[in-house]
Amino acid sequence: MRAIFISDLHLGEQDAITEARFDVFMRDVAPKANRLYVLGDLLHVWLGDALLARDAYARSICARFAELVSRGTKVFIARGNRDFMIAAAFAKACGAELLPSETIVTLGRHRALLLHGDELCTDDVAYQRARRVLRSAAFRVFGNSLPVVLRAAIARRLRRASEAHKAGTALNIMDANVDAIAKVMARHGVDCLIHGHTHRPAHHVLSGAGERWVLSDWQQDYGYLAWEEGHFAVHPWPASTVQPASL
Ligand SMILES: [Mn+2]
Repeated sequence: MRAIFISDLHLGEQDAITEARFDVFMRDVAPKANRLYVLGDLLHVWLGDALLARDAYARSICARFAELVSRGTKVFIARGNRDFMIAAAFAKACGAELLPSETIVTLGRHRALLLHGDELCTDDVAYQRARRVLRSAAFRVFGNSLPVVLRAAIARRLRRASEAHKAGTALNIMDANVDAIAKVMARHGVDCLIHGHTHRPAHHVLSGAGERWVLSDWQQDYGYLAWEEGHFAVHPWPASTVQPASL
């Protein structure tokens, strides 16, 4: 079984390297996997599935996933903090299964927990407060009831507030909290945690037995995580997309 884990592509940011990586990844890499897990922030922003009808770019991304699924790779999509409005219609257009905020998978002898990762940044109290409101069922209903222009205006405001907050907050405050990691892993009885969000790709061996893989965003030259032949491996992005000069 070969499974690939990715997150934080932030597609739609008009970033040529990421677009090229996504294109080559979907063509050459993903079809060789049995399962592809997208652990949040596939899209830089998503204002609700009602937008699919008028967003040709989003539909083109869904079509790439649907094509992959038709070739035999199962696709699983989790919501991130930027695309938390992704719902059933978007997943259906991708031929994908929409994941809950916490998912457990068995990988060989490992029991692994899959998260986006923003829920681990518990030191960032202001962020967690905003998150509780934005990710609530009530906000989802409210957001989907608003006209698209208004949603876009609100998203821009939130984005500006988020940039200002990040600029004024220490990096370690915005990283995953060690206790939050231990707690969520213990609650699910897992020995492995895979998440994105922090943009600090790494493999951490945890003190209390277990490991934690932090996925890379797609703007860095780090690569993607795969589970294959009974072990984890980080693979570099397709070679043709590593050097911006080659685009
Ligand atoms: Mn995120």
